[in-house]
Amino acid sequence: MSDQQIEAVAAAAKSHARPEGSKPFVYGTAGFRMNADLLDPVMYSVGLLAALRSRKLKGQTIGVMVTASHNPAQDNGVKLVDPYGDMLEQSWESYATTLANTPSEEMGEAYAKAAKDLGVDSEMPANIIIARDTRPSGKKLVDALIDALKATGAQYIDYDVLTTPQLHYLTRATNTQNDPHPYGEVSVEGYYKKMSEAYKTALRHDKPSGSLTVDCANGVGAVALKEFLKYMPKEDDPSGGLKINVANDRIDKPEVLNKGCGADFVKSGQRAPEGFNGKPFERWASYDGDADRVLYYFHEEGSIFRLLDGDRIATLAATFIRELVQKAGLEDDLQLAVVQTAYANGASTKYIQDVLKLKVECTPTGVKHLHHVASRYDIGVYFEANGHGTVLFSQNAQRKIRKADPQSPAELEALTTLRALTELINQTVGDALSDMLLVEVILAQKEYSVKEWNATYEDMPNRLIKVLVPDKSDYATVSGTAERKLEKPAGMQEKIDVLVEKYRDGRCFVRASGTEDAVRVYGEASAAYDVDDMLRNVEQLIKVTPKSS
Ligand code: NG1
Ligand code: ZN
Repeated sequence: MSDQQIEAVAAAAKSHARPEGSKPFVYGTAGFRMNADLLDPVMYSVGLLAALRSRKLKGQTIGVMVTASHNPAQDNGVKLVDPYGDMLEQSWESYATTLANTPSEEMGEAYAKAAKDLGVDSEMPANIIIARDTRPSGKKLVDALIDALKATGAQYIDYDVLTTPQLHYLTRATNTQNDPHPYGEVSVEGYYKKMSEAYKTALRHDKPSGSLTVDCANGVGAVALKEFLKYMPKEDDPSGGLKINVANDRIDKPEVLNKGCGADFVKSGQRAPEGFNGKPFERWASYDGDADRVLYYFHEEGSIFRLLDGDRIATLAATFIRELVQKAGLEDDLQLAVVQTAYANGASTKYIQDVLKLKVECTPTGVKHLHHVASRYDIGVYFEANGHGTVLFSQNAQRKIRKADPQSPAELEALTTLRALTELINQTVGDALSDMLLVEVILAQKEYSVKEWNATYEDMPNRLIKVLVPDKSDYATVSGTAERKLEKPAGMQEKIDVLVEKYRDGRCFVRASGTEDAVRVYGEASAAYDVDDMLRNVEQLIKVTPKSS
């Protein structure tokens, strides 16, 4: 690394000092996420790492997204996006952590050391693109990031306010623009155009029924959805026309972000958001604060709330895509699998295995794990129960779908829809807007109402709770169990097993949260009162367990 660059990095670092006594920062499943007041020095360090990553990859563009997703308004966060739109390569996470914990007066040397350890050639160009959600703290945090980029001599484009999946799209589009099959136009408009064209093709003969209301969590999803509506067919258009109502779009009131609304509120509370006024069986959807998650729900008569979560979207998508693959005559060529985490409702897993007869894989929590496993299949459907997920089509699958020679009008129809889906579904990361359009396409093509969608299988009663513990690092899971078995605290898993055995079809597991200072306990059983009893007992067990050594 050139002395000049190291000096510039060290000099600019002085304006981004780490507050005295702040806790160590860790680059976790969701990048760095914390109270926004602590983030300025972290942002500076992330800027340095982004530049190193781009130089290491010979100037390929790296994305930086400033968001704290479903967290409250006072928090913020940052994560890096690799050139093809996936999350930062895991082996670099420890460098992110090290730089974020370096005192500002040592930043020059730490930067030089990281560059040396990572084998970065300082002569290489560095290109970064940046976006942020609607949080008021975002602007200043982006300034801290840009300070680092300027110090290292990186080129950057600040895209201002975007959803997380839009930034992932732009990263991949930028890096593939000279490829034989570019991902899409390198612009936000290109993102909307790609999705709306694909949506119109997929619904060339169908029109969704009724209307859809979208709770945007008072976040950036409202901005994106309103913009996207300009590209949608007219409401009465027989090809894809749909009335979409936008709810919870108060981005002018930052304090209401994710408050009483949004996908996380709906999923954890298993209830409709504030402002819900849906008539029985009317479709509603909720995004989270950065619009990478989506859930559907409705009220039955008598105000019974029905949630159609990530598991439901996964089963719906897998069913539909499998039918299309069969109808297109590609059944023997394309292997389809569904990837879930331990939080998936047991009934959904059983349905995929027993009724759809598809392979199910279970990975640890965090989309990077699901994404990784899904990418091993020709078509990998992955969703977390909380609504974060997508469908990946491998290069092989895309080529076969592109080149297939239909032998009948029916095969051509199925292929046309399948081709449209490869364009409609965000290939980089879960995307609330794209997943929502996928659901709309499927419901319209299959002529399903939410009632029929919900009736495909019955969820096991379940509950997810958070238990505050003195130190969550006392909790560790056995590797290879997809976080379903504890290895620490010693002896606790055995006690949980004894407890759970008492409940019919009981399943329960405990793990430390990666994003909050707590452990999570998930439980399901045949009867709702058993779930409550089981969780009460496990919670009690956690509360009385002494610290393990
Ligand atoms: P943690 O806090 O590690 O459970 C939560 C979600 C994850 C994922 C991350 C990132 C649950 C149970 N956990 O992780 O699925 O979305 O946040 O946002 O939903
Ligand atoms: Zn999110």
